[in-house]
Amino acid sequence: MKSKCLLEKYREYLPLTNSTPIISIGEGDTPLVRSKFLEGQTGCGALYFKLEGCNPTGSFKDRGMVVAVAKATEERNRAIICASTGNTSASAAAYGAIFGLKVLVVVPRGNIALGKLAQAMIYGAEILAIDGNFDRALELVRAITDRHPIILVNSLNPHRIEGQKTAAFEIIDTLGDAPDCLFIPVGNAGNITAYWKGFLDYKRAGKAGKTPRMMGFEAEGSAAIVKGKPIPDPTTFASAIRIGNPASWQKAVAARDESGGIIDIVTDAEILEAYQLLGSREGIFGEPASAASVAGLIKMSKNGHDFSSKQIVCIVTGSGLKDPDTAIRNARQPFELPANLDALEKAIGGF
Ligand code: AN7
Repeated sequence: MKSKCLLEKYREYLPLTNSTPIISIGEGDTPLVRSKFLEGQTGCGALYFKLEGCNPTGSFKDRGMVVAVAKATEERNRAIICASTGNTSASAAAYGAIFGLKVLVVVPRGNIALGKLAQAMIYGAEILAIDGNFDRALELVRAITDRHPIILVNSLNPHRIEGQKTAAFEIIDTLGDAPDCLFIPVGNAGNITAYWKGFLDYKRAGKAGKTPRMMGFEAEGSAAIVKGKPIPDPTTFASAIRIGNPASWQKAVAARDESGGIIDIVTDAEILEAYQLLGSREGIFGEPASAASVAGLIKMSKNGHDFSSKQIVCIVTGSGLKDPDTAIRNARQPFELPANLDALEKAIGGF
C-alpha cells in the first residue's frame, strides 16, 4: 500500500480545508537513525539523527513549504517570494513549480551554496541576487509583500511553522515518546519554533507523555540570540545559518525557556569537526549548518554534561551534497596517478 503523504498523514494537526490541494513530491517521513560512533563518544544513553536531508529538495524546508504553497494556491495566489540563504529558495522553487507559480527568490549574491543555487535555477525560479546579506534580503521581501499581492513564504508565514512541526510528530511516532533532548541548529529560528510547537501539540493530543529540552545552537559569528543583539555583519562558513537578526527570535527564546533548554554558540571549528565526523564516522553527509546540532552535543559532552541516561535526537537539517565546495575544501584530496597497475598497487600500499 502506498503510504500517505505528509498533508494527509497529519491532516488533523494542519490548517487544511476541503479545498486545500493535496500535493506531494515525497516530503517528510525521513529516517531516524541510531548513531554508530558519536553515541559512545558523547556518552549518550541513545543518540539518533533525524535525516532531513532526505526530503525531496534535500532539506527540512519542504515540510513547511508544502503547506505554505498549498495554502497560497488554495487562496488563489499566483506568486510567492522568499529571502534565503539557499534552502528556502530551493524548496519554494520546487513547490511553486508544481502549480506553475511565479517564484521570486532573493539571495545574498555569491553567498549561497552552489547546489542550492542550481536547484532554484532548474526548478525555474526568478533569482534575484542582491549585494547584501540574508537579513537585508528578508527586510526587502517583507517590504515587497506589504506593497504587492505576493505571498511571503519565509518562516514568518505561519503555514511554514505548521508544516515543519510534523518532524517532531515523526520523532514521537518512531520513538514512542518525545526524546529527552533535541539538538538543532538555529539560523532564522523558525525550525526550533516549529519543533517546539509540534512537541506541544502532540503532548496536548495525548500522543506523548513529555516534551524534550530544546537545545539550539547558533554559529559563533552569527549568534544574535546568544549575544542578545542583532549582528549587522554575520559570519560563519555554515552559510545556511549566516543570519544576524533571526525573524523568530522571541519564539526561539520561548521554546528554550518553556522547555528548560538552552541556546548556545558553536564555533566554526566545532561545526567543521562535527561535519567531518558525521561523514567519516557515521556515514552521514549533512551540510555544514546541519552539523551545528551535533557540534553542540559534542561541546556539551566535552564540558562534562552527563547524557548517559538520556535519549537524544540531533536534527541533520540538510544534505551535504548541496555544498560540494565546502566538502572538497575540508577533506583529504584525491590521489592522482597514472592508469596502470603498478602505480595503483603502490598507491594503495600494504592492504
Ligand atoms: C540546513 O534557507 O534560513 O533556524 O533561507 O538551511 O529555521 O532558520 C535556512 C536555514 C538550519 C536554520 N539548517 O533553520 C534559508 C534558511 C539548514 C538551513 C537552518 C537553515 P532556521
